[in-house]
Amino acid sequence: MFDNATNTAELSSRLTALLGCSIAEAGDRQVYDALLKLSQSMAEGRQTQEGRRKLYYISAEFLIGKLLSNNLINLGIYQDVARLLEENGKHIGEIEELETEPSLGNGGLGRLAACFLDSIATLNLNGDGVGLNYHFGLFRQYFEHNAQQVRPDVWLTDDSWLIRSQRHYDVTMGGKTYTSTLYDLLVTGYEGRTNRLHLFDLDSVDDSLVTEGISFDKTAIDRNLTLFLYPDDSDDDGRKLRIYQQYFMVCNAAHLILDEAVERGCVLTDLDDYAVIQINDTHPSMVIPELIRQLMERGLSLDTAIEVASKCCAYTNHTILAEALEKWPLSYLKEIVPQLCPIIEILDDRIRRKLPGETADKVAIIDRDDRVHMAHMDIHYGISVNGVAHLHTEILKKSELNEFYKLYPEKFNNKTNGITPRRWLMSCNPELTAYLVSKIGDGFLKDTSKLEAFKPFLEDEQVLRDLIAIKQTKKQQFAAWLKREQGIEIDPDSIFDVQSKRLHEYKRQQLNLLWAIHAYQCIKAGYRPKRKITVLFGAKAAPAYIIAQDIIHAILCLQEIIANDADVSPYLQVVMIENYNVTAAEKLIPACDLSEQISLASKEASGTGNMKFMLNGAVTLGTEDGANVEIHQLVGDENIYVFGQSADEVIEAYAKKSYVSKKWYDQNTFIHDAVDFLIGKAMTAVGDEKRLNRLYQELLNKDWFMTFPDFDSYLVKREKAYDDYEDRLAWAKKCGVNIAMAGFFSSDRTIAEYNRDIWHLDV
Ligand code: 26V
Repeated sequence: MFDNATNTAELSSRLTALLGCSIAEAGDRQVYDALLKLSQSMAEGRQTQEGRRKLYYISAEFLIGKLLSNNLINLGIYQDVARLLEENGKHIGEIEELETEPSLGNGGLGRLAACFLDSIATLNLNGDGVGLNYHFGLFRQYFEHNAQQVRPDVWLTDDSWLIRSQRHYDVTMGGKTYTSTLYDLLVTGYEGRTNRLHLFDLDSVDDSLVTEGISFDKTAIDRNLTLFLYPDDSDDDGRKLRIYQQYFMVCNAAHLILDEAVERGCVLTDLDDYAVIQINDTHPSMVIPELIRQLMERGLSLDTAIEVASKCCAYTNHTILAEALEKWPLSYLKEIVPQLCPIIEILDDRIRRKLPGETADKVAIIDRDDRVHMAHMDIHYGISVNGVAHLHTEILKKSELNEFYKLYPEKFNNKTNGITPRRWLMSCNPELTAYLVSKIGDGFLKDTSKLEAFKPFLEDEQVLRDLIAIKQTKKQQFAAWLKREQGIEIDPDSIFDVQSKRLHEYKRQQLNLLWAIHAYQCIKAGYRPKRKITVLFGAKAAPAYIIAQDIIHAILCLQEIIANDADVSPYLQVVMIENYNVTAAEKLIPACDLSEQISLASKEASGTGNMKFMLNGAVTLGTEDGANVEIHQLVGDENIYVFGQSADEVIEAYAKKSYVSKKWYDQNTFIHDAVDFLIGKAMTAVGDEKRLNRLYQELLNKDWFMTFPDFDSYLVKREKAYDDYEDRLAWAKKCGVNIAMAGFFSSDRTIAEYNRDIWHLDV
């Protein structure tokens, strides 16, 4: 369907040669290995490093997910391989299962970086990713006693995609010098070029340091440096380890960038003609002083080095939550990277001298408490600052970063996020992809704006019935997967109402939980929904984030109570999916009917799950937050369910400190009853009283993310969505409009904008 005709006979002989036996005789593991090698050699074959100017996308996270299918699709041989395997009694799906997922990211930020790499290569741009080769991915989650438990996520196997390179650099930190090793992953573009993801590592890192769960000695830097993504930073040793990791990443990156530029003939004063660096959130921000330091080491004066580095770096902001904006104590930096401190002090001093005292204090790099504000350094000494959705960028300009916007209006720009249609449509939903191709041709696979051509087809009842059938297939497939993975049965004829994303109070899984409790109470009282509702959650909570653990605990308790209640279970089921990761997302998202995007308005910078659900024909139930606002504009009021306070109202309520949760609890019986349920007999019989009580107190006395004021409108809109669902054809049309309008959210569009406005690479 979407392969570009590699000849099957040739494919067969190449695979057989790699296997050393026939495909039919080989075991699945052998076939996986051979396909990996075949993809790598085909990718190498298209390698293109040309282009004078090169992008380096530096990120602490690349949540790449499994690579086999993605690479086969991008190399144009997926269908042929699948057919060939089938002819030899093998199944591509089963081969894929053998691959371990590299979970080298937490959530949206890391997955975005992975989508961007795909699009950069697809658009034939000269750009590589730079990050760290974590030995364990984000922890593996499992449930025991209705609580999240964690164990290390081992992803590195002998047949991994990593290619060990000959590149090594010396990195001095905390008074010691470490020698790095660079591993490369080949990044294939769809019908495009091959780029690289450079992951730095340290040979001395020792996996056996991990003892119980995911704990380890955080002070043994030579043995622990790249063990984990984001080690627990709730204590000083954890925070310092993060600084070690960040410096290790940027020091290597700067060496690589300068070496490669020089290899391409760069005179270092012209570095910006050869390199542009995108700083993904503040984790790589130290690259600015480090680049200055290395430029000076290579002979430039301080002034010139500052000027050169400032022309190369651009910063993306991914959150307005103050607690998530990194501020490192200067004392930590003095201990770990003393070589950067005089430079950071000079950078700060120059800003302070330029500005009147009052403004200088607000935008200083080093504050009065001697903390270094990483984002401030990026904004002063970078060429661009971008937010990740229209609303987010506006909030940055108007409030969070207003002082900076006044200083440098020309640096601020928006780049609404996107997702790669290769993974999030072609790979995860081949049924829908094939159907769309049959209707509108395959042009949309490279230019997703062409998806809009599907809209007129929605007038045809048969098309709507086909969409319903495809969704039903995906729901059945997901149900079978869930049964296999977790032993839980769900009903594909029920409505799949899904909230899957990292667990955070601002994302408000607790609001969804309160709704589910309310629904349980209604059913108990005899009010039954027309159709069974399956509420699916997928979420990991940071191990040190107590209240997030409590929310998971409460959801799991409710899941158990409902499952064991014969009055309620025919109408309502709550399921928390274990270990939600990219692989699970690829199964879950195509099966979703209603997509929950219910963050408190102003708090979710963009969201990218919202886009994935939309592209796969789910309808959004959401607040006017992040990219939901743009989804709303694209699909129109008829095809989305919007509720809740606006971002302006929320910002005002915070400014006035006017919100008192207890008042809402006292005045609204639904809220009152749902919140009380948390500490009632049913919950405490299956749960931990301390945890449940802590969550109850938190909501009653604080509810910092204002779930109560949005509760009624949420209830109304959710019920409306369920009512509308019963007109199956009308609902299918909504799904179809969402699919047709999702083209804007391709990461190809986002990357084309980054290139047009910031990177200026040759196309
Ligand atoms: C990090 C932390 C860490 C400490 C405690 C609280 C907290 C809260 C939020 C964060 C998020 C950090 C940055 C991040 O992951 N942002 C996500 O970036 C996505 C890609 O741009 C975007 O779609 C999500 O809306 C945004 O939350």
